[in-house]
Amino acid sequence: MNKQDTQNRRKKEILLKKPRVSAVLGACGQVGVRLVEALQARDGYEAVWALDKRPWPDMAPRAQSRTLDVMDEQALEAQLRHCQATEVYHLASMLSAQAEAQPRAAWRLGIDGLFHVLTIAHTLGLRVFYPSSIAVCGPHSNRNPWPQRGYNDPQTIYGIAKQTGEALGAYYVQKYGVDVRMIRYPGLIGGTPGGGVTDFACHMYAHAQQNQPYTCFIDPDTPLPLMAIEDAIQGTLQLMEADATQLNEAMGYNIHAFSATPRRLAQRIQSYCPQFHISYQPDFRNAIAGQWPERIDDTAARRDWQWTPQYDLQKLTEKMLASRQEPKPLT
Ligand code: AKB
Repeated sequence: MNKQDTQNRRKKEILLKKPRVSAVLGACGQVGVRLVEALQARDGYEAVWALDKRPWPDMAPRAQSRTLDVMDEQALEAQLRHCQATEVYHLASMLSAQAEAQPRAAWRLGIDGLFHVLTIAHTLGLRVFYPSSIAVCGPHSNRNPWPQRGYNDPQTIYGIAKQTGEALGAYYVQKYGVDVRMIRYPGLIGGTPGGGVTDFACHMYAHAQQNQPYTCFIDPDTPLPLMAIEDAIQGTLQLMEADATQLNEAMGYNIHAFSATPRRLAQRIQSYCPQFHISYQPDFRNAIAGQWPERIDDTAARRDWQWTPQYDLQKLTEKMLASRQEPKPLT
């Protein structure tokens, strides 16, 4: 065992003895708010920190929070030391559609931000979660199903940054022994999305909940892999708790719940709200969606850490529409 391996082993031993404290970066986003809630439910209020450039939302459950920009490496390191973090969930990123309008800023946040997190994780001996995405899939990838290991040629700046992020994460594992775990999220439904191509699915349910018509920016027959945000959070916690010796996928795990076209989502919604009206006006986001997988092979996640989603389209639709306002009677 060389000096580097010995140091890494010591850091891991020290980490195992510390009480678990999670720091969520980009905590105010679609996944972050729900993740903070789930971590608090598991480990307690004191064991979770919500860190974001934006202030923690008033509407969200109470949390220990600080405003912090991951681009400020010194401030990030000082904050992670202050919270005595043992795990970092690095969710700060600009999503696919928004990133196309600001490619340089998206790249800096995606790659420099991750570099800061990995460097600090190496120094402090932290375990890291990094979300990758179906956006690493490209026009020449196999898309039905999208394999765990295969050729990927992403065509968006977001997808290219995620692909590079996966490689950077794997590099820190292999070169420095940092414990970095990654999942490739499909389109997530639930929470408050912002700037993604798959946001259409959230918008569709939000409009149906309020009995409003919706104009979808994706073609009605474009199939995409989708998932309840609850399943994504559950999977994230499960992967982070998994025994390291069972993990075999250095570039992040594919996970799958169900696939649906916008038309199928709308039909499912209409089976609960027959008056829900949908129209379609595909824009540039439709071309991006057309390069992403139709269905995902998640055999490795099922095998290595027993990934099992709880929500199919029907169960998700029931949940999403449970709090629907009753339509006003026509006068
Ligand atoms: C997006 O649409 O950009 C994200 C994603 C699939 O990563 N939801």
